[in-house]
Amino acid sequence: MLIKKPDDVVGSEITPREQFMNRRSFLAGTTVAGLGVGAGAYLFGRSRSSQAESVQKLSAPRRADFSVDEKPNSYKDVTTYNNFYEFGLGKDQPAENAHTLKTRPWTVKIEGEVAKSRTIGIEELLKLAPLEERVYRFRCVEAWSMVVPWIGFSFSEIAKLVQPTSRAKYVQLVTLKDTVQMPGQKSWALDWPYLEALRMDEAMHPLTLLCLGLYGEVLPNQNGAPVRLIIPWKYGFKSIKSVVAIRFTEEMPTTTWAKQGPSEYGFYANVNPEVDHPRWSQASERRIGELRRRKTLPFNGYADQVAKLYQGMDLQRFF
Ligand SMILES: Nc1nc2c(c(=O)[nH]1)N[C@H]1C(S)=C(S)[C@@H](COP(=O)(O)O)O[C@H]1N2
Ligand SMILES: [Mo]
Repeated sequence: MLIKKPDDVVGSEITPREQFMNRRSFLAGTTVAGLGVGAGAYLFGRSRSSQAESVQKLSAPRRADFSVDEKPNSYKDVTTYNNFYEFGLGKDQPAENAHTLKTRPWTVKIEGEVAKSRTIGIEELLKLAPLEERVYRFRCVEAWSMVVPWIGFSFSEIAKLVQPTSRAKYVQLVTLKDTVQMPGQKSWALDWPYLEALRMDEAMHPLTLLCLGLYGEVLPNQNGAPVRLIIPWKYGFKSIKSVVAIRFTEEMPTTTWAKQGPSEYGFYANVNPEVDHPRWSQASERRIGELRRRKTLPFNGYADQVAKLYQGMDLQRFF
């Protein structure tokens, strides 16, 4: 029998970042890549291959002025080609493994530089503001993209709830840390929990979406259930999944990818075809499901709405 080693997988199936992570993990001596095929099964237990589970519907009217006209990727693309390192490095692993995540009950702690810190349950969060469907372009730093009908409301609704003080300059978001529910956290070289952050004006921009669903349903686990962020003009890694805490801060917070590789992943991470990643070009992208590459657009096509946030900034330096 021929067992597919990482080396045998066709180059195009593995992204440069995934390769890099595998190599790091291998060097660290602890991991899935190092231990071979059996290790994935050991780490994640039995994966769920049947699709029998019932999904909770979540309907919302489409917000046309915030939606692109491009054809959305299929539900299958959106829910089986994922990055969620808490469940493995491969694109198909989150869909296989994320069933161990328990999304009820779920609370989000909102704290820091706010007048009214509080913890909000997911059921209340779902009713905090009218839900909207927004069809956004989504561009990963690995130079692939999708179009997704997300559901949620502007993140600024959170600020209305807790009233940030005048000292609040940034917002940091934190993913769940739980090595039982998220077995990938037992392994490889990212610092857990996954952290992301935005400048206050970025967080308050109406396009910044507190996302609770997609395609008329609550978020599937592999897409960051039960609540995540979507910032459509930034690389996908800013769009943090399975959020348990939101902190308003005075100082610029650290973020997982900036810690992991400060020369490769900046704090801003605005989609910019003119600033290449040190190891690959950002000038073009592959839309999942298409063969011909597309040119990448400044701010992922959202320049009219967001370029003004960065006026006067050197975008080569603040990448
Ligand atoms: N907690 C957490 N959030 C995360 C990630 C992750 O590994 N862990 N991956 C990021 C990256 S690199 C991308 S491209 C998007 C992928 O979102 P999707 O799988 O819903 O398309 O999630 C982002 N949010
Ligand atoms: Mo990404």
